[in-house]
Amino acid sequence: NSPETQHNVQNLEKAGILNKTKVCENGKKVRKNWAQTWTVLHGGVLTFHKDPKSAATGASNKTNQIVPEVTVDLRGAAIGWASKDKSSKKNVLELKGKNGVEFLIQYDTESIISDWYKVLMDTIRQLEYQ
Ligand code: I3S
Repeated sequence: NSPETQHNVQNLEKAGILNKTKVCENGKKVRKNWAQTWTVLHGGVLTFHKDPKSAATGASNKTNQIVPEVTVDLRGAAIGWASKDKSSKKNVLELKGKNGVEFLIQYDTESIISDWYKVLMDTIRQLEYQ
């Protein structure tokens, strides 16, 4: 847990809009529910925020659009390109967290999803050495 590795993980930060759906919870398959989500990587944790459209009441309140919904601790997680049978969409990543949680993450623009793939991969690797 050297100051150097901490420094590295803290440098791995990113935020943007992605499409995501949970596919597994506690190792059990759940029904997909694709939604656009403001996604933030910070300090080795990936946070998906509530879909602004489903963030209920007080639509005029902009803070409703940035309510955290799920966090995935990337320590011990795995990231990879999803196989074709996982989704008909293109550019789909599969993120497996601990405790049997699994998400698909997708974006039509390949460069954008590739950047996410790299930063998630680097973060997971860095965390292995802490
Ligand atoms: O893996 P599936 O069941 O083909 O996933 C599709 C469904 O979740 C579908 O919703 P319904 O559960 O209402 O049928 C979604 O609209 C599709 O987007 C899902 O498939 P893709 O291939 O888009 O991940």
